[in-house]
Amino acid sequence: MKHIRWRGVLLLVAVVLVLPACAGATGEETPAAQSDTLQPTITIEKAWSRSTPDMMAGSGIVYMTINNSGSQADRLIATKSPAAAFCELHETSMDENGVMRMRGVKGGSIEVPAGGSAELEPAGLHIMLIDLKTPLESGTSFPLTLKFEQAGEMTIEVPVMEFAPE
Ligand SMILES: [Cu+2]
Repeated sequence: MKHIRWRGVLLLVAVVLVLPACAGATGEETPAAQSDTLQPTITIEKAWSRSTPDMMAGSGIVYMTINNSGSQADRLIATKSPAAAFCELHETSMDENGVMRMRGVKGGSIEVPAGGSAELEPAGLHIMLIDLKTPLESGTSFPLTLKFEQAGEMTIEVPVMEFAPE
């Protein structure tokens, strides 16, 4: 993860240095670099939500891998779903007593580095569905809208599963 972030930062620096030079050149363009910069490409992989037992309906949890093939870092800033009253971006971590706790992510958003990815996975970052309309049943799915600072909004279908996909 560390080296991917660094590669992202270096790439970003490289693009910032190269772009003014391109703009000044006589019609000579580098289409790949330009379109890349204007349209960061976000793709979602391995999205899933854990099924909730009938007895403890209330909140759900969503995991996924967010890939950014663009040359600009992006941020997941908000999510919403008709399955829940509202959604929050959370992070699970161990406190000083060895107890797992979750809280809102620092800064309220999740960074997706340029040329890298953000992993939302058990015991780490996740999207919390607060006040589920109905319990989440394994084998069903629900739409989830992700809002990115650069890439804008996209809606994906999240499958509900009992266990993490391979
Ligand atoms: Cu949470």
